[in-house]
Amino acid sequence: MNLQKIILIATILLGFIKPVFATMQHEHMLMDEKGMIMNANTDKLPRDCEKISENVDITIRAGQKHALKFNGKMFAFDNQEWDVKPCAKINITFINDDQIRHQLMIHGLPGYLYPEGMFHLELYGAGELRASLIVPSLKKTYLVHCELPQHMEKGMKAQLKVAGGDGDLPSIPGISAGIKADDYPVDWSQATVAIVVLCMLAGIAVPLVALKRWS
Ligand SMILES: [Cu+2]
Repeated sequence: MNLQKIILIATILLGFIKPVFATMQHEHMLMDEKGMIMNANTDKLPRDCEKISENVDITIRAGQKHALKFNGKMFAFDNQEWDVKPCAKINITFINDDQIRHQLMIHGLPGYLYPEGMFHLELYGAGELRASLIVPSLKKTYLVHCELPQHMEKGMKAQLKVAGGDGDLPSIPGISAGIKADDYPVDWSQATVAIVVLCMLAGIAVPLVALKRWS
């Protein structure tokens, strides 16, 4: 194969590959090889808002290290609750401290501004995203979570309150109890009791035997 042919083939291949990695931008979605932003809103006012009441900059970090302070949890955001004024514009910086995928989803927003009532940021690995949303005036608590399998159950759950919110959501780490408490039952059958007794006896016997041998 001569050089001209190689260059020609390389050019054609690059032409195919490039659009895959280039940023895709639809009306409600922004996507590249690092992550995705869905339903960001920097300027459309909710129907019940005359103007933006305040601009709030919030940095939200996601990762396993943020779950260390919660017993039994594996994933978490660095904060579990935020409170903003009615009609606030929230500028979110979302940082993923892990090498795995995490999401920041806010649910229950008005569907005429946020399709499916949802604001959605996603990072496929460590990285950072910035996007804004404007909340309505309603005194309400919105669910914030990561929807990847087991991430919310394992702690990646938080709440966004507008005007103090309308209560706490269940099982927010460090804030509210779960609807169903975690339960780790032990089956105390005769066999279990026998094994425990045996282990205790062995625990006593081993040092005694060792002491006798070495004395
Ligand atoms: Cu996650």
